Amino acid sequence: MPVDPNAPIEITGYRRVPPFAEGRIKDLRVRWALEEIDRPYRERLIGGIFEDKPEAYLADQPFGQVPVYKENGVTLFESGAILLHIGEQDERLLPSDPAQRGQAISWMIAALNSVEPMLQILVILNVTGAGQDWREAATDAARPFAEKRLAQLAHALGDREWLGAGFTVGDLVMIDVLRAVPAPMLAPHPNLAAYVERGTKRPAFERALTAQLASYANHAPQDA
Ligand SMILES: N[C@@H](CCC(=O)N[C@@H](CS)C(=O)NCC(=O)O)C(=O)O
Repeated sequence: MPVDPNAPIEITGYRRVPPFAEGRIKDLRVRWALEEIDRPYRERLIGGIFEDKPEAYLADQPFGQVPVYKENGVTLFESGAILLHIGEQDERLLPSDPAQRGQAISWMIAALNSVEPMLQILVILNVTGAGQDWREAATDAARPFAEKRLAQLAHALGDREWLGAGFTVGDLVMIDVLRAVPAPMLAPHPNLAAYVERGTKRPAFERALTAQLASYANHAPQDA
């Protein structure tokens, strides 16, 4: 439901991404958060992921990335900043209790700052190292850092359903980060695999993913 061309909230997305990136672009996090609290948003699709962005876009997002969020004169970039802004408006994403709120924010920053970079380097090596003789050695050097973070996270989660007392923006970002982990790397941690499955089975996630996939030019001929 929340995609609505007349909604006051606008988020950016790409019209064209390579098949491997479909469903992985970070506007998904924002769509998911808005779906969780049933807030409508309109999409602004900005072309292809690898295309240069116009100056007007760089004024909103200096790195030329997606997503950008606009609402009533407020412009935000960085998915974490956007999710904090949305969470501040709804207890279901960011609890008002100071202790729980602190935990939720800590976990969201941990996902962005301590877990995602360790995983992203593997993706970068995989893409940039295609056909290069250094790829395997570089990946072997980087992988233990990712494995250590996953083991630490699995230990912290234990047998709990979510990282805090209930689902928060911390879980939303952490689960989106973990979705990128190849299954064999997650296999030693069944609790993490179950956590990702729990998160991605939430109806709000499913609606967000459906909306994102529908926005790509090859799935939405009206945008082509
Ligand atoms: N730290 C940024 C990262 C955003 C990001 O990586 N966006 C990617 C798509 S998932 C992008 O637009 N990449 C194009 C580029 O870097 O030029 C955030 O969390 O919003």
